[in-house]
Amino acid sequence: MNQTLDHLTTWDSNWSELSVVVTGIGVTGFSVADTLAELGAAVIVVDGKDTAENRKAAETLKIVGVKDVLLGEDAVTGLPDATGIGGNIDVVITSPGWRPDNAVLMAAQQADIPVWGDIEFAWRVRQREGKRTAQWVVLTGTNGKTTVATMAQSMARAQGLDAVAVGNVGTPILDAIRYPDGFDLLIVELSSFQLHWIEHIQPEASVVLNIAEDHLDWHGGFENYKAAKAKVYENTRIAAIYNDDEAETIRMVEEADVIEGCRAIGISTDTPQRSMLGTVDDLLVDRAYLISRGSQALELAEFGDIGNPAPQHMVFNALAAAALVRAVGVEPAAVQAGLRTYEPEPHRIQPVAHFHDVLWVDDSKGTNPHATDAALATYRPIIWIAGGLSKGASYEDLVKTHKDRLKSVILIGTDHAGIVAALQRHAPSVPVHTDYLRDTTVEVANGAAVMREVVNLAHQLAEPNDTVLLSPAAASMDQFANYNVRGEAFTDAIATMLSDINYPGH
Ligand code: UMA
Repeated sequence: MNQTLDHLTTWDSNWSELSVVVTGIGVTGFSVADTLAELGAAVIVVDGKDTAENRKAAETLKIVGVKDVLLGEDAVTGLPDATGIGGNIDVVITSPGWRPDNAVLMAAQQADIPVWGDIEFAWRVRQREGKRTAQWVVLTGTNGKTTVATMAQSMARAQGLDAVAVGNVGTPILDAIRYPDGFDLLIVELSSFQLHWIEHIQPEASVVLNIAEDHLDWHGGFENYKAAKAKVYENTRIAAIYNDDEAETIRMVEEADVIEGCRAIGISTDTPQRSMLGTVDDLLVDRAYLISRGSQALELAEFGDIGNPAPQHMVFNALAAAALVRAVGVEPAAVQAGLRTYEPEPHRIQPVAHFHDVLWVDDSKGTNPHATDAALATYRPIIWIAGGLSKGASYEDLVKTHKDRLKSVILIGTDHAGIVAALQRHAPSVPVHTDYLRDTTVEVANGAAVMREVVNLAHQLAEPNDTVLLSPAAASMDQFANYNVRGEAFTDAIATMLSDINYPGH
């Protein structure tokens, strides 16, 4: 068709003349291709892996009307032959994991074919005749995103809204858009990958929770990563929310092009200034969403509603979630009720066993040094299980800050140079066990078997009052399918070890 795509702004627009290449057949690519087929567009899906799982997904997509699915390395060396979809390609819609310098995406850009992410596409189909249109609040950050998204969901539901957390949290946004009854509110967790491809979204509220080094390899450096994150604030309508402790997020709000009338609202774990949410004694308070904010604050909840004790990072997360949903009218009572019923996500600083006076903590979600910082700050002394794929991050500050809490370190994973060097430099007296590092020449590593040996070693090293902490400060994909599988391997290995030593109850 080769025309401008500006007319494609609702579900009811004319999508049926469109020819599209979708990259990836994971959860995102599948949802994109499935939606396009429903809209009548001509679609080819490409994916670099020809696995049984991908072949099964391909079969399903062909049944719903996708023209072709090309799998394997040869399918991703450039743009596919478009004969089967009308001879040309109007747009490429990419899955978030695909780097912009990938051969398919580079070829699209060289041919001046627009590239969208799934979020941009979702924005363009969010309105549908005869169906309610959900409001969007969006959030990003290096860490805490999923906790804040699910807390916000809990608060909005306590208000009686049909609300759902979608996006990077795991449920593709297009699944929510296509849900027959629709939603009142989508709480959209956005990764920097997804933000990179966004152009037109206009959320009610937006927040960058924090910024630290992560995914530098994908973005090609920290500046590019920050620029992607800053896009979350563009075109916000009601509240552009910043972290008062992170000057970078304040600067991003100042520089954003927001919709006329949008307010800058801060979050702080200290006493809030005007137009901020914060704390007073052991209360979470709101000095932003009330007319008398010059002199008063509204009580939202007590620290006890979060946990006992309430860790500082969770107080911050609760304030961020409240700031997002207060922008769309959620009342203080619902904020409190949402916190009381909130169930924390697994693998996030989660105590999973306590025996022989040793605490075992699963923080497999600690996939970068910034996330692990919160876990290391919580315990002392620690037997620290760390390592995996570093994604280009530096371990210098992390080790320097927490060296006194470390009793010993057990390293796993592929990228060990950075973490080993940081430990040698800043914690030379802390024993570091390197027997379980992954040899990069090994094609497939058996993560579960490695984890059993690591847990046995940690058990030998641990003494009463120690904490054994799995918080790798690195991604898991060199040895595990994802961080959930890594965390489960840890708890399974603890259970096996308890059974081997005949610990009562196992
Ligand atoms: N693929 C290729 N070539 C590539 C990259 C991937 O062929 O260069 C193929 C893979 O073979 C696979 C498919 O693309 O079949 C996977 O696509 P994807 O990596 O985009 O993953 P999805 O399954 O679609 O999941 C994505 C997010 N994954 C990533 O961003 C890497 C999920 O976030 C997200 O939950 C999901 O969309 C729904 O929105 C995961 C994540 O690790 C949890 N996110 C990172 C993080 O949180 O730090 C950003």
